[in-house]
Parts: sequence; structure tokens; C-alpha cells
Amino acid sequence: MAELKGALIGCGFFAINQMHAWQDVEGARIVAICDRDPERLKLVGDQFGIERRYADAAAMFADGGFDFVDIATTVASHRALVEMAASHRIPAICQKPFAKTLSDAKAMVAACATAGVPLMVHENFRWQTPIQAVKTVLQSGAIGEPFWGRFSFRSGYDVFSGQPYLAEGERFIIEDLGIHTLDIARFILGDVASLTARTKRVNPKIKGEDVATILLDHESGATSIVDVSYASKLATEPFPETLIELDGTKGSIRLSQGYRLEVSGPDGVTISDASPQLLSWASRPWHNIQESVLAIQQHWTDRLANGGETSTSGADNLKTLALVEAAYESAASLRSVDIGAML
Ligand code: NAD
Ligand code: 89V
Repeated sequence: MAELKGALIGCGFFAINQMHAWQDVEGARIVAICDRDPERLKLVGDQFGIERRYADAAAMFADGGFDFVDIATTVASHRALVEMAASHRIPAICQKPFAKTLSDAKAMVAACATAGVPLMVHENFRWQTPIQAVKTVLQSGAIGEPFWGRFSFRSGYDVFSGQPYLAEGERFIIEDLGIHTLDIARFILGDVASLTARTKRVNPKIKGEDVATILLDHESGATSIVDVSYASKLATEPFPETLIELDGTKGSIRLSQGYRLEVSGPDGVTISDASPQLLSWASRPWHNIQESVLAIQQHWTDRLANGGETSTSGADNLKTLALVEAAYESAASLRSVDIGAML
């Protein structure tokens, strides 16, 4: 099978991870890059040895010569770029947040479906080694039927130095980070019927909320809590670990700080290390996220080569984005929100 050729749009902070990961993916490579900022275009082009460089995505699509596009820009440009890919019948990966609104996201999914091209959202957190380890234990039946869960990300890490735009938006933690945690909750306990949320802003230097507590009623009947914070000053900084607690009819799972995985079941207790690998180009503490970038990009490449829907397809991600919108709606109205009615 010939190697797939990709083009990447958006050579910013996070795209460096994506470019490193593309070098490690088997079966695909990046042949062209685009950024409207000439400094970022030069930096990434020189670092990764990419000759074909564009300031304008339309010009890059017009020249063609690639099998898929990887959109690594911030959310404002996602709809236009995904629709541009669909109009050229080019399969697309789009970074999270998939779209500014659920109605934009539905239009993007429809555009790619009409064009008959695959669309995947780069929702990589469910691809982290510790999250996959929890899912594997749950699927083995070791704790029976899960009836309660907690998905928790609490940190005091300075995310604003690498991503200054995060301090400027009216919305912050649910849209940027909680979106991952909500997706993990769906991945582990299944789709959500209704949700209730409360938010707070603790850091006076930012515009949006930096604390959120969300109660989920899953369609299975399980209840879970998603709690996220960038205002938590802890003795040992856990960034960027998602901690998980699950109680089932036969036992329990605890994924705790330091990637410690404890499973308690009818046959006793097992404790294992669910740490991610430190890839050659990765650096702590980001290595957990960096490894998941390689995993999701390999998954995309395998599905594009062999067929089948990706785990975080555009259609799947509508259900995660609905939870984000519902959380803001619930925090504003102080009411519970019906998710089915939004989809
Ligand atoms: P950034 O601002 O550092 O980089 C974005 C780049 O895109 C910039 O260089 C900008 O010039 C370029 N750009 C924007 N619109 C463009 C357009 N229309 N055409 C060409 N170039 C354009 O942002 P970032 O921190 O790298 O974040 C990018 C995306 O990645 C965001 O959506 C963010 O939420 C997401 N992100 C995801 C993860 C993850 O783990 N999945 C982690 C961090 C960031
Ligand atoms: O994954 C992300 O989207 C990042 C961070 C982990 C810093 O929140 O923005």
C-alpha cells in the first residue's frame, strides 16, 4: 500500500506535536504545510524539512497532491477549512474544539457526508494509555456493570504561557479542557441523556470560567461527575492527568495520580502502572498527551487506508460538543439540559 500524503494547516503551538507524530506514523507523511503567519510557516517548514509551504489554504487545495488534510488551527477557522476540504473531496482531521457551535459542527459533518469523505476530530485524550487501560479493564467485566463514575482534571498548571488565547475567550475550561474530560466520560460510560453544570472563575486575570462541576446522567443509567479546574493548587502538580473513579456491581477501578491503576474485584485487588511512554521527541509532563497524538494519527491512517469509521469521527464528536454546549447552558440557567433534544 502506497504511503498516504497529508497536508497540515496551522503551524502553531500544538502542531509541533502533530508534525513529530506524523514522522512516527506508519503509512503517512506530511508533504505540504500552510499558515497565514510567515514566521510559523518558516519555523515548522525548516524544522520538519517540508518544501511545499502556503500562506493561504485555498491555494494549497488548488495545487492538491495530497490524500488528506490535518487542520491544526484554532476554532474560528475550523468550519471554513473543513468545508473547503469537503469541496475538494479531501478527507479531513480537525482539531478540537470541532466548531464554535453545535449547528456549525452539524453543517461540517453534513458537508463531509455529502462529499463522501471521512472526517475525524483530533479528540486525542481518549487515546491516552491510562484511559485505554481503564476501558480495557471495564470491558473485561472485572468490576461488573458500572453504576457510578468520576472523571477529574484538577490543576494549577500555567497553560496561558503556551496558549495565550486561552485567557482571552468568554469561555475557557469547559470548551478547551472539559471537552476532553466529557469525551472520556462518554468513551468509558457511554452516551449521556441529561446534564447539570456549575462553573466559576477563580483566576481574576482571565475572562472565562476556570472551574466546572458537571453531573451526567448516562443512557445506561450510570451517573458520573466530570470536575475540571485550573485553579487548584496541589502539593504535587498532576497536569495533564485525568483521574478516574468507577464503581461497578462487582468491584471498582481507581486511576490515581502517577498513573496508578487499582482494580478491586471478586478475586482481589490488582495494582499496575498505566504510565504513558516517553516518545523520543516528547517532554514531561506533556508526554501523556504527546503519545496520544501519535495513537490517534496512526488510527486515522489505518482507517483511511483500510476503511471504517474513526473512533472520534465528526458524527461521534457532535455528542461530545453537545455536552459542552449543554454545560454552558445549564450553568447559565441553573437547570438540567436534555442532550437528546440537541442532537
Ligand atoms: P496557535 O494559535 O498556537 O496555532 C494556530 C496556528 O494556526 C497559528 O500559527 C495561526 O497563524 C494559524 N492559522 C489560524 N487560522 C488559519 C487559517 N485560516 N489559515 C492558515 N493558518 C491559520 O494554537 P494552538 O495552541 O496550536 O491550538 C490549535 C488548536 O489545537 C486549537 O483548536 C486548540 O484547542 C487545539 N489543541 C489541542 C490539544 C490536544 O491535546 N488535542 C492541545 C492543545 C491545543
Ligand atoms: O489539550 C488541550 O486542549 C490543551 C490543554 C491540555 C492545555 O488544555 O489546551
